[in-house]
This record gives sequence, structure tokens and C-alpha cells, in this order.
Amino acid sequence: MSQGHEVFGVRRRSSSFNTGRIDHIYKDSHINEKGLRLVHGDMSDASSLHRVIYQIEPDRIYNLAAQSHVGVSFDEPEYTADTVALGTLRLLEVIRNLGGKDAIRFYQASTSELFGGQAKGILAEDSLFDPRSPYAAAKMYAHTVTKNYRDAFNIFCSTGILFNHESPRRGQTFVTRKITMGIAKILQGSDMPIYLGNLDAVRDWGHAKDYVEAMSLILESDKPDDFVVATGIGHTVRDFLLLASNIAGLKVVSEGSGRNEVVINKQTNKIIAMVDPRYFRPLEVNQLIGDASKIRKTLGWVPKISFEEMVTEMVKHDIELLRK
Ligand code: G4F
Repeated sequence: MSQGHEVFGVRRRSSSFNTGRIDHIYKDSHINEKGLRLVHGDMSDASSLHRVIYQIEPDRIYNLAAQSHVGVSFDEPEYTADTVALGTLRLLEVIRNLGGKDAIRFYQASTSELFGGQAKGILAEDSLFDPRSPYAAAKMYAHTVTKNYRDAFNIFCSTGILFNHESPRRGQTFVTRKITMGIAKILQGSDMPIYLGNLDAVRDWGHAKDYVEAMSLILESDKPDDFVVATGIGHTVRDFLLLASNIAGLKVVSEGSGRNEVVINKQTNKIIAMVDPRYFRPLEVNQLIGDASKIRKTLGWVPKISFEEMVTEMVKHDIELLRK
């Protein structure tokens, strides 16, 4: 929108309001201004996708839709496959049926989860894929079929293999926001520890703002291609937790190990975080760190916001949110 585009978002029917994270940019269709508009559609309903695309006639489609929680995908594998894998195919079929290779440019949100279990060292576009969850397996299908449609039907389809990207708008069931909200609640007087799963998991966390810029560069590039988007720096979940606690002014130490590890606030001697095996995944991806050399060299993308700046923004945002 800041680039002058008219933006439409597709939303699922829900009996309760669920647009809290975009309300500040949402424009009611009665208001005749450029801004975000929302239309009803569903990745599991091809007819709705067909109707939306025929009515709007977009130049660009960013497919960010998904059941995107890796842990939940073990509990809802069929729904995950339907929305993530078949949903992508449904969108590509509409574009194919519209014909014309330049008609619509399509961006597919691929993921570092594709690298999965074999992930060793720093991962680039040609590293081995080894998906380790129903979510990652569905994303693998979506990634592959996007490339198929590019090659078979000459459609401008690109993928961004994005490593974890966070911001204050992150959903609260993902580990970063769960931690920053948990700390904000403790500062408000809550005695409830933050229950977490694998504290040793390493992720390459970047800021969502930087990654959205990468997505736009990928789609405006001269030719369709696949790009890893990452910072190249890994941190454990424990690192995130300890840094966020320090930023919030808590003096914390980690004690114990494995399932018995706890993080204690030395000022109050209370446990602020502990391991709950319920949050362990049936299969874990221990480490994901990306090599973004290709997008840096080809499209000039570099992340501008550091890990520390991102964690600070998230912590301050959630403290302020609860203070209000
Ligand atoms: O925050 P997470 O749930 O993100 P995850 O699984 O890496 O997936 C996110 O990033 C992917 C790559 O961009 C996306 F494709 C995907 O859609 C999603 O946005 O978990 C991060 C790590 C995992 O290793 C997890 O096991 O944190 C570990 N973890 C430890 N305790 C936890 C918890 N994760 C969650 N959600 N909740 C916990 O209590």
C-alpha cells in the first residue's frame, strides 16, 4: 500500500472477529480510498478462489495463506495438507486457466521447515530438503508444484524460502510472542510461569518488516526464481527467553537441565519459565540457519533490523499493550 498498490486480503469466514492485527490498515469497502480491503474466500474452496481472482483481476498474488503452526499440523494433518498443499494448487490452477504468462505474478511462501531433519550448517537454495512435519510436507508439495507450474506453463511463479520472521504482530502461540507476552504478564504481577518445549532448538529469527521487503523484491525481479531469506545468525529458544527477560529488567538465571530446566527471577526467587513436555513435537527440527547470499547478490536484499532490536521491540510492545 505504501507503494501505491491497491491491496485485497482474502479472509476465512469466522463467527467471531479475528482481524485485530490488521484493523489499523483495514478500509471498509464503503470508503473510497486506496487501502486494504478484505474479501471472503477459503483455500479449501476452489470456487471462492476462482471468484475472487476473476473479480479483482490482480497483477500480483502473494500466497501467505496456511495452517502455519508446525506443532498443530501433527494434530490437524489433513486440514494442513488441504489448505497448504492443495490450496496452493487451486490458486495456480486459476492463474493457469486465466492464461497469459505475464497476466499474474505469483509469490509462494515457502519455508525453512523444508530443510527439516537433515539441516546441517548454513542452508541455501540447493541444500537438501527433508520435511519433518505434516506442515513441512505440505509446504514441500506447494513449493514443488509452484516450480512445476513455472516450468510447464511459463507462469511467473517465485518462491521465498523464508526463515522465521517475527514482530509484535506474531501470533501468541509461536514461541517468540509467547515469551514476550508471558514476560509482560509477569511484570503485571502474574505468578504463572511461561511453559515451553525444546529450549535448545536453534532458529534464525529475522524481523517480518525486512522479510516483507524481500518478498516484494522477489516478485518484482526480472525473472521468476527461488530465494532463501534469512539473517545467517542462529539463536536458541533459551537465548531468546534470557534476552527478552533482561530487556524487561528481570534478573534471571537458568537452572537445571533437560525437562527439569527452569528460569528463575533472582529478584523474587520465582520461576518465570519452565519446560513442559506437552510442547515437545513428535519430530523436532533442531537447527535452522539460512544463507541469504543469493538474494543479497541478485536483488540487493539485506536485513536492516537486528535480533536485539527485534526482541526489544516485541518486549516493549507487549509491556505497553498490557499496561493499557
Ligand atoms: O515459534 P515456533 O512455533 O516456529 P516454527 O515451528 O519454527 O515455525 C515458524 O517458522 C517457520 C519458518 O519460517 C514457518 F514456516 C512456520 O509457519 C512458523 O511461522 O517454534 C520455534 C521453535 C521450535 O523448535 C519449537 O519446538 O521453538 C520451539 N519451541 C519451544 N517451546 C516452541 C515452544 N514453539 C512453540 N510454538 N511453543 C513453545 O512453547
